[in-house]
Amino acid sequence: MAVVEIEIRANVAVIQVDNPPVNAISSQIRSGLVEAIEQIEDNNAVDRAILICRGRTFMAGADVREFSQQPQPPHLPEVTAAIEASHKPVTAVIHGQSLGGGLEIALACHYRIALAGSRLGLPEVKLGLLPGAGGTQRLPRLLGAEAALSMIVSGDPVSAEKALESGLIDGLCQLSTENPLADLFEYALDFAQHLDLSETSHRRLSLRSATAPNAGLYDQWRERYTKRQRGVDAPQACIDAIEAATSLPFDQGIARERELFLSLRGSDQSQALQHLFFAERRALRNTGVGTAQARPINCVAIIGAGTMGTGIAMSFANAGIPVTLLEIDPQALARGMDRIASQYAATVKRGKCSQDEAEQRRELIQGTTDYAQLARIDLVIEAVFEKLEVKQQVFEQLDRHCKPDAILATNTSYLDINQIAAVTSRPQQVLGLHFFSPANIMKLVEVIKADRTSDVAMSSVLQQLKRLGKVSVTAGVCHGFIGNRMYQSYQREVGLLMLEGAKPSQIDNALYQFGMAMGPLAVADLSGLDIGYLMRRSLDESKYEQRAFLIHDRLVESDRKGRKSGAGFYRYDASSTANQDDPEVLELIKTIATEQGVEQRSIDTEEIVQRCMLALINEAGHILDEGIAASAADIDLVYCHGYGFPKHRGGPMQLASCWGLAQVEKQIDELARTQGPRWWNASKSLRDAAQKNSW
Ligand code: 3H9
Repeated sequence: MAVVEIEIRANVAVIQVDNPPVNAISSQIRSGLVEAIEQIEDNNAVDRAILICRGRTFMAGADVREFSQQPQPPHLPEVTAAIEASHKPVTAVIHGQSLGGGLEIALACHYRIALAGSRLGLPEVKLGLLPGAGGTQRLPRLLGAEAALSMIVSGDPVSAEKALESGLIDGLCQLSTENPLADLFEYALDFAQHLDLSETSHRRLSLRSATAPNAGLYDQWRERYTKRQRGVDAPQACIDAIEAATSLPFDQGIARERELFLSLRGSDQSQALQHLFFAERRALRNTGVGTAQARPINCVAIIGAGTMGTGIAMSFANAGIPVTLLEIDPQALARGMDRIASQYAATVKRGKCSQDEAEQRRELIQGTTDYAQLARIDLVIEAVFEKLEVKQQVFEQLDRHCKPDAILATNTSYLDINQIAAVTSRPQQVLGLHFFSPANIMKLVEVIKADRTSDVAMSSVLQQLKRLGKVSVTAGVCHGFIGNRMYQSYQREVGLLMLEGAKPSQIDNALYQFGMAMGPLAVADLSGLDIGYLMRRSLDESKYEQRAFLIHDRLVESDRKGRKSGAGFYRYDASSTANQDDPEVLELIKTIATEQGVEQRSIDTEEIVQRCMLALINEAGHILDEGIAASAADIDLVYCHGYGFPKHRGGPMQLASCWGLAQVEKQIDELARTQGPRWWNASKSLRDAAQKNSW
């Protein structure tokens, strides 16, 4: 079948689109739709049309892969204009998802109906774009400025049920039989047959006027998104375009939308967000586990009812999977169960789920203090104290009590998983699952394949994590895996920059302005300086730059462990404001710099950002050299989903591409010359990437 076909059913033209997997609107579909409308206009036997898609969904938007190519006419705005101009009413028949350009096509149709359970949205903003085929002009004319702002600027889809309530669609086909698509088709034919043809021209949204909202509404949204998405252009451009809809005639509004769309399409931000969109999908496909068959995981157990263990338990319960939470100390178990209950209560309070849903999820988590209860569990995740001997003891117990084919995972941030696997009789079923805190919220999981982990174990766990909606990145064994190993290089530069003269607040502000969710020293205070301190005590001194962590260590030794002890790099008491330098810490830094013979100087924001980013990029290159990460895109996923790296910059590796890989190589060589080669020898991966101008 061609990607667009017409079938005539009595007086109704059925336009069918077929472009698997998601009916992305390619240039062929665009020209196919324009031709279809022309044919219908010329065909005296038909007086109305329905537009329907084959496969699992209605059109999920413009084909994003075409954005990097020379645009081919007809452009999507021309397609939507042609559909709307049709003298014979066209009804969009939606199932699955109607997203982006797909919803814009539906908005250009004269009527819209949908199958119950489908979703409609304009998610372009999440790709650094705005709806560029009339969506910003037609939606405010249909629903008003406020509702349009809410859908377009957030990019979040709405359910068909909500769409019916708001007037976005005109009919809802309930799911009643085994074959909902056949029902939808019959419903659509019937809907079309009952239209009043004299209404067609009134249904053209471009002919409606959009009411200007209350004064100040647009500015409120601008301010909200300046705070919520610092430095991100697309939400602001969406607001500008919607404002044009309520202040300009349709044609001028469309011209403004086009101008704004084109300014975003080729931007670094949009490329970065598109890069992440495809990286997430590639990470699911290229897991390096070949064709290994995943085994079903129907029940899991978590060992350790601390913050991490309870968060992981909730991640599974939220996906409907029963969890046994084991903690040997009954009081600690009770505290963990209380924490879970209060987290669910907070979720209900925030409106994220209903009381009943929260209750059902909570009931899926059962506590125990007895290892014998784990005999039938398919996957066990240990989340106890980060100490090798402690974890090894837990694994000995698990090996004894769990069924032979159970998969045993450790939630470690740094430790050698091979040494943990070695205490069991089933090293092929042992792997690492590095969740990020809070585990029920953070999407990233590093899945670590130890030397003897089987592909079946990896594949089973990866499939399970997909069910949980996690972004999984596979990694090999090394100290800190991908994320924490790179983070140590980042913190090293932060420590050295302080010794050289940058103040803590200056470093935090520079990186926050760059887009990081928090400055590195505020993060260190939040997670507790004693954690890194203890970790370094167990690390061979040749493995890190001791000088860079002297300030951290001295703070811990003087009982400044971060927020939890009321002071770390900053003070946390009633008299102090956020990120305000503490004279005591500035004095300590000076003293250590003198002891180390480091001459302090004035350091600017650009140098801070560059050194910290180059440290991440260079370490990432070594991680690629050693095969710890499978691709540069995987590293970007780790940073954007686990470390607060700004998504609109696409991750450290995408940033390097944006800065120019040859330029980055040159800067790293220069740092090797000025700072010494120990940490600045350029990776082979970077050298190769600079040669071919891509990772
Ligand atoms: C737009 O419309 C601009 C217009 O306003 C203006 C123009 C002038 N293009 O996610 P999945 C691929 S911008 C190309 O695994 P799911 C995807 O890469 C667009 N390819 O499935 C994957 O390929 P592979 C606005 C696309 O069921 C395969 O389809 N629209 C596109 O979990 C399956 O995808 C959006 O932003 C695309 N637009 O989720 C919607 N979409 O198999 C983006 C998907 O090779 N898409 N692919 O890895 C989505 O949110 C999800 O894909 C969707 C399905 C919910 C549709």
